This record gives sequence, structure tokens and C-alpha cells, in this order.
Amino acid sequence: MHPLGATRSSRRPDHLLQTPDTFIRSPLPGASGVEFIVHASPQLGARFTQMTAEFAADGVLGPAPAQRFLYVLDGELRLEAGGDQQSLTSGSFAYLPKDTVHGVRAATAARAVIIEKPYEAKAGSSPAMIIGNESAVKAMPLMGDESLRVRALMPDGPAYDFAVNTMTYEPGAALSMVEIHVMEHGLLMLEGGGIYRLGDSWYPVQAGDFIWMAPYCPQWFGALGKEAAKYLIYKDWRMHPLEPGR
Ligand code: UGY
Ligand code: MN
Repeated sequence: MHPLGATRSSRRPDHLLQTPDTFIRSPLPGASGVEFIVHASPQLGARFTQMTAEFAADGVLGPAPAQRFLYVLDGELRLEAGGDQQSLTSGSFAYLPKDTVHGVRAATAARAVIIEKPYEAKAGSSPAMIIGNESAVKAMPLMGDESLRVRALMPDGPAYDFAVNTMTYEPGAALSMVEIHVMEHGLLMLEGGGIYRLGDSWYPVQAGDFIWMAPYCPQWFGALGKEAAKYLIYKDWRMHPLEPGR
């Protein structure tokens, strides 16, 4: 949608819809053979970063400045941590607590979502490294709605301060309410499409689009079309509103 400056992308104080025609790729310190599309950042008003990392074969990621979550979109990454090497392919994810020494190298050209968030130590609990694949995570109906299934990729416990879920909507399924909440979201559309309400605007969205929702951004989604719609969604979680980093 370039002619005469048209795009579906939209930047408002309480949300960003960023469509692929507006993505700009850049290098980041410490990485080589990787280009980054930085979707969400403190510069935007977010308290986390969300990027898509596009690896050439043999590309390597630099050290993480904060706790890091990785979700592989396609290709194969090799993660080295704690003396172990793991192969991560489509749907694989890894959570690396703050200060975990690790290396990520691409075995093939690959793309991954990277989410990083500063971590405030919690008394009496410390987070553990997690490696998994979405296909092994049980899908739970959202508020009893079987047409809308949620897979929680992060554990929910006192040591963890964010969640990353996938949400899959059957054609025609929709959130049962307009949500307005203190948590912010980073969202990447993975499959299908529909209509996203953000603030007082309704946007057509499709696979490949990124959305940031600020705290209290009114939000609602309904899936359209003949195939399921699916997105990966980040939210801060278990954080007191007065906690630093909120
Ligand atoms: O977890 C959530 O807040 C989720 N239901 N929000 C969303 O899909 N926009
Ligand atoms: Mn929400």
C-alpha cells in the first residue's frame, strides 16, 4: 500500500498498528548476520522490547540486556545455554532469565520473535530457564469459549513478571468483551486475520502485522475469513502498578 503514502499502519498515543510495508530493518550491537525489526521499545512508550529477528544462516545473536523470550517463526536456531545445545524450530520457544549466559546461532536462515523486559528481583523466588514447543502446550478455551483457544508459553508463578500466549480464533470467533486493563500488550499476527478495535478505531489486520497496546487501551478482536486467526501476545503480569518498570 505505498502509492501516495497510503498504509494501514497507524500510530496513536495508546496503540501502534505496524504493517509489513512500514518495517525498517536495522543491525543491533553484539549480533552479526541478523537484521532486526524493532516493533515495541521504550521510545514508543512500551516497558519492553519486541522485535522480529531475521537471521541469515550462521547469524548470531548478541547477549541480552534483560530477561529474554524467543519464539521461532521459521528456520532453525541452535541455543546454547547451561552446557546444553538445543535445536529450536518453528513453534519452539525459550525463556532466558536475566544474566543467563547463552548463545543463539542460526543453523539455517530463520526468523524469531524476541521479547526483552527489565527484571525486578522478587523476594524468595527466582525464575528458571524454559525451553519448549507450542505444540506440546495444552490449549485452554478462553472463558469457556471453545472457539477461542489460549496456549500459555510462560509459567505463571511469583518469579515471573510477564506472559506470552498464543490465541487461536476459529473463523467468526471474537473476544467476548472489550478489554481495558493496566497491562500492555505486544502482539504479532501469525495466521489469518480479522478486525482489531484499538482505542476508538477499528482496523483490518492480517498475518504479519504487529500491534502494541498501551496500558488501558480499549481492545477487541473478531476473526474474519475462512481460516482460523492466530496471534502471539505478550503482556506484563503479576506486577504491582507502583512497581518500578510499570
Ligand atoms: O490476555 C489478554 O489480555 C488478551 N485477552 N487480550 C487480547 O487478546 N487483546
Ligand atoms: Mn488484553
